[in-house]
Amino acid sequence: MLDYYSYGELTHHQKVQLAIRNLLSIDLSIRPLNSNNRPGGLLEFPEDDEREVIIVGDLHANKQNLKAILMDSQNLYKLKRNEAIMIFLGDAVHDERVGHLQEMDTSIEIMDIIIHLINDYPENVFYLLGNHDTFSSRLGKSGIKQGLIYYNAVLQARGKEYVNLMQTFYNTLPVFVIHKYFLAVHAGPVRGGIYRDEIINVRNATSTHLLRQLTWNRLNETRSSPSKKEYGPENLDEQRKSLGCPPDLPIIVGHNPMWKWGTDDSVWIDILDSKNHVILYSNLVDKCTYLTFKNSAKYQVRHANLKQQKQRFLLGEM
Ligand SMILES: [Mn+2]
Repeated sequence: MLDYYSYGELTHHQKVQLAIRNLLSIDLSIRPLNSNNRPGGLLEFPEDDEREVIIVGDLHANKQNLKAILMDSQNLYKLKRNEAIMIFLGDAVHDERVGHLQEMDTSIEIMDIIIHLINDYPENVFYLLGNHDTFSSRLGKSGIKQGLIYYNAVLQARGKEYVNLMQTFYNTLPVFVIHKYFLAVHAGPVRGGIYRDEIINVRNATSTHLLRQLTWNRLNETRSSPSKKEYGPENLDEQRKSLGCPPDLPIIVGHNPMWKWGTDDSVWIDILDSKNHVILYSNLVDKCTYLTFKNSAKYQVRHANLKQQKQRFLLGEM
């Protein structure tokens, strides 16, 4: 681990290069190689791993919430002391608030923080690929091409080589977590379930439909015949079964907030007849929600204190 001062001397290019190296260096027992001898899409934590797990939902460029979570319950110290791991469910970029869709500076800033965290704690901080973690011009919301605007913003701020490095960073991210206490993925299960080997090889050319489902699927809200992009309670059961997991193992996802079904919070537990299923967002301005697992498959919903933000942040300029 670099001390803070030497880290501060690295260029942005060197920082993201270091993060890519760290992603490629995750212990092979946790991140098995795929059939091309590259790190696979799966992170599987060993049975005897008793570290607390901190799960952060879609941040959508809310770096205040990320800092609040790090400060809450001594979470940053727990990462430092190897007492906890932190798993991001993806989609840290792209402010989704009305009137903010075109702002990309905050996306660049939050990725700097996440890259810093990966570099400081490569064995404790893991970021799963979300559908927004892309420069694709096809990614957009309300007619605004967020992927393309993000591309142009990064290009302008950091240059073409940095854009290429960020693309490599995204291409190198894991996609799915198997832990004895839960499963986690950005969007949802694959309809019919996905097998362990298929997750490991999810970036193979023949697996794009699987990668797409894991990063784009949504809970079927209409209870009518689900489209190919939707999953229901039976798909959660199939997913646990294809991985040989207990039938009540919690499945944690982000991606698809359910505010239209009520709540002023950003966590939806067992919504729409799903069981042992959590949808988590961590992007609200006035409420900072995250999950923890400690020694049990019984998770805790936590709220980081957003009022302590005035104090100087422990990681200096992060
Ligand atoms: Mn998403």
